[in-house]
Amino acid sequence: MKLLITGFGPFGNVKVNPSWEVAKRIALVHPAGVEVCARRLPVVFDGVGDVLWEAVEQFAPDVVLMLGVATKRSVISYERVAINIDDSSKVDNEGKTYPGTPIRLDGPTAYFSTLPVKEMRDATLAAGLAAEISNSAGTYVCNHTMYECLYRIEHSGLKTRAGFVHVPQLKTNGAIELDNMVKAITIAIEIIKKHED
Ligand code: PCA
Repeated sequence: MKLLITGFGPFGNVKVNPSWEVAKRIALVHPAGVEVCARRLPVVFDGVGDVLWEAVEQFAPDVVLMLGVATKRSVISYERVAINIDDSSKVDNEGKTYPGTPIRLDGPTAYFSTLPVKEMRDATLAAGLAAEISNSAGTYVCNHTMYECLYRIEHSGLKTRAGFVHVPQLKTNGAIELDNMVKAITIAIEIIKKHED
């Protein structure tokens, strides 16, 4: 299985984005039977889709697993859905905000993740790590990236599966540590692989 795993760089108050730290570690440990390509994405509404898609075209993955940090969450969140809206008063790394603008005028209201989120959640919990299914990836750059990825896959006719996982901030009120985030994502990848085989 060829896996493109992405994380984001710093933004706002997030100086070290754990999503990129996890993606890098996954590329190093490289789970059995999985060829991994890790890419860091910029926290910008405009252009993040292009950066991601360039990696998809270069690497031709079977699966795209996108990671981002959710600073207010304390557990691993497997995102079920991406919605067609950019709505944020919080600036991105280009200083842009969006007042509630559709991501794609010709796109559907939402895309479901094409990864087995329930099984990923269950396997993570079974390993003793805190996890949940989330029904909102927000309306900032992470939701935008997940939506763009699924839109582009649909429009390119590729069979690539894709989904998004939010990880907690590092070392905040009871949040899990990097090692455990890597463990959780490794477990999620094993579940994805079982589905691909
Ligand atoms: N988290 C933000 C964008 C980049 C990141 O890591 C989000 O949840 O939208």
